[in-house]
Amino acid sequence: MAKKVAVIMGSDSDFDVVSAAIDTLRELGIPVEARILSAHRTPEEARKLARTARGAGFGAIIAAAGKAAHLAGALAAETTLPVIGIPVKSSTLDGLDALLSTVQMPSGIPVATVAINGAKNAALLAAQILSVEDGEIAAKLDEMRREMTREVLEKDRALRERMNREDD
Ligand code: RP5
Repeated sequence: MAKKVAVIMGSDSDFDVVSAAIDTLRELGIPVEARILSAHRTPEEARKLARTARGAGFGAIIAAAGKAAHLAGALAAETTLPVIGIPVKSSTLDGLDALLSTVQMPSGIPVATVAINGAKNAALLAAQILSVEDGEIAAKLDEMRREMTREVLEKDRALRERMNREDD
């Protein structure tokens, strides 16, 4: 059966950032379960989710949090599934606090950290992890890359056309 991805956010205030991950996973046809769970405010529930995730059919966990962002690390401590952290820009420090909190994991408990607010890349990385065992996801990722290339080349063509017109 196709593996699911858990998308956990530390607060409902993270949703606007996290929704890009949910949208991208859905676009790739990957089942997603989204939760609001906090390393600080609901530590028991967060721990339980991580401990039961593999048995519940998840193949990867995405964890988004801002400020003193311990969510991804706290989940990673409780599972050997891949955990991808999204540092969220939700403070006066513009997300640098969350970036450092998420990325600076001690040796032995990895968290794959994407850019501040990098929700789309978190979803793509989760999909790439699942694609190791799932050819359908691999094919969809290939098509997504081809589409991205087409879009950039079209923009390049339009830019060159505009520049040529301005030169005339
Ligand atoms: C973090 O604190 C959350 O992930 C959020 O980014 C930030 C602020 O949370 P709220 O005070 O808006 O609930 O735990």
